[in-house]
Amino acid sequence: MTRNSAALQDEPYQPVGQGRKILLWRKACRTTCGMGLWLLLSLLPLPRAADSTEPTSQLPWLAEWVQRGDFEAQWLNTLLAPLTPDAKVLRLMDSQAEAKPYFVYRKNFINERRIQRGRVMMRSNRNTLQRIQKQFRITPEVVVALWGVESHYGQHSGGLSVLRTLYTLAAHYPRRAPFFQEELRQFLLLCQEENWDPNDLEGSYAGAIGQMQMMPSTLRKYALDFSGDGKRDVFGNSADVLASIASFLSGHNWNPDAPIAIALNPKTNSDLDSKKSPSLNSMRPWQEWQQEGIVLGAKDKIPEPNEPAALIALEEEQGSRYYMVFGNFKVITQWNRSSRFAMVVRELADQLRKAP
Ligand SMILES: [Ca+2]
Repeated sequence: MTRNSAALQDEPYQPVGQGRKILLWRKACRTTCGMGLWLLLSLLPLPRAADSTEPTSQLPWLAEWVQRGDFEAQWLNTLLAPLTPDAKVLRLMDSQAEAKPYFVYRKNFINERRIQRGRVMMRSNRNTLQRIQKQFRITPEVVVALWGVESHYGQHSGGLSVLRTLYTLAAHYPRRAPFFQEELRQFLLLCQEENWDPNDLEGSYAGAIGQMQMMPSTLRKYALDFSGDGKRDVFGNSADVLASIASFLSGHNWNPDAPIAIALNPKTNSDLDSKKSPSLNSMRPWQEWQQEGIVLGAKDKIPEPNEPAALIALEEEQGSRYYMVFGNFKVITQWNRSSRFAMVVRELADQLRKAP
């Protein structure tokens, strides 16, 4: 991984904190207390004045990490003081909210190029995928589909400095600052544990890293060494990447015997719009839906009666398409909370399973 070299627009820092307060106080004294006192104050050394512009003095949450013993203040300051906020990251973060309809979103992922490359990846990683299936009970096409959707099978892992991105969001994105402060902390802990240079790692505009684009806290918890070299190489080793994906799914109670989602035929089902679930948190046992008259297509894998299920709709060009989605669908939304994301993973997995 190389350091991000893209020309990015910087915004100047507006330091607010102890250092600025001391300067203002000195300025006030100069005008109100007279020259004598001003001279006296000028001769007194400012308490740790040199440190007052350092990040650990300006940002209480950084100071807390030092107090807790997570990091040395000097290490943090050397790392963070030269950083300027990345305006591009903040811009991308805000444009993310503009949701595209599913039929537009799908085109980015379900296309010939991604399907063909996925099939090549299924073949070239066959042994690893078999070992993964044995250990985690996750089918190869689901693991490879997540890899494909996240980074086009490791080809695009984002080109932004993870350190600068997370620091920008932790310090300059108030809407989700506590979340990104914790992700920055997890990232720095990871760097220390894995012996990574924080300045050398690249990721997405949200700070997701590696070929599976996990946030640092998730990566720290679920990433695995599956190649046996003792390193969790989520940047360059496909065995580690694939096993880390399976480790996440398995850790979120993936059910190898259950379907992910099944499309509902509007000819054999009525009033689907009025039956939609308020959210994936309100899943109910499949048998309840069955008792209410929901019919699945005959070709599909049949869920167990107590399998958690919800009814959702996604936008197609001709209107809504309805699906029963199951526990595994919800597991994928714990990776990325968008239902559209979970559905493209499922669609790509379907395409990869049908490999010629
Ligand atoms: Ca490894």
